[in-house]
Amino acid sequence: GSLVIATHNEGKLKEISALLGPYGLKCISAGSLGLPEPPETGTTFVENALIKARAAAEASGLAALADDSGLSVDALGGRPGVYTADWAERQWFEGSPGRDWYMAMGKVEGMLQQLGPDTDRSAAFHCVLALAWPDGEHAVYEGQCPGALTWPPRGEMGFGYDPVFVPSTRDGSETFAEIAPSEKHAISHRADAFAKMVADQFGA
Ligand code: ITT
Repeated sequence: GSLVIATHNEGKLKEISALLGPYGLKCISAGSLGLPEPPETGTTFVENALIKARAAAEASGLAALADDSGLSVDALGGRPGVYTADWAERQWFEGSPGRDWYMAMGKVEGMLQQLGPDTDRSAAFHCVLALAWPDGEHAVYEGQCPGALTWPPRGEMGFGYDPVFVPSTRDGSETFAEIAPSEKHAISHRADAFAKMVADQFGA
């Protein structure tokens, strides 16, 4: 069958397409269908993922998969969390010369530096995948990847906050942006949620 990938984030779209590769589904991006981006008014990853999946399923008449994700920093009480994208957007609209993720990363780092050099740098990426069908049926799957923040950013691969995140599930100090996509897919928050979805939906 066909599946609408209800994201307007290129980095996510690439990863979701790669993760779905083995399952022989025809993936259609929300952008290519011209679907609007619904306002993410939820206060949890689950709420926002469902908002996006349901809106895409209703508008397209097809099954839709959405991803709501973000970075939770322990020393910041779990922030930015569901507001991870928002922090970056705000930087962009408030006069950054380009859509520069490093501004948002700098904001996270600036807050940690204010807390002092001995601050615990533990953080975790979260991902909630939501599936929705035009008849209203839906399912959600949650994934996590524990790690720590590092500064300055390192690496060219991946997207978003990858250059400042060192996953703790590998030995070594490489960031997500320094490892191959296949290696990120072995351990990432998105892959964790994906494995649960695949087990439930495809029985694999
Ligand atoms: P859609 O809602 O259209 O899917 P978005 O970018 O607005 O796109 P979110 O609201 O879920 O998506 O925000 C997720 C934020 O977390 C965003 O700033 C991403 O760059 C970041 N993020 C999520 N997964 C990531 C990953 O694997 N690596 C790096 N950054 C990630």
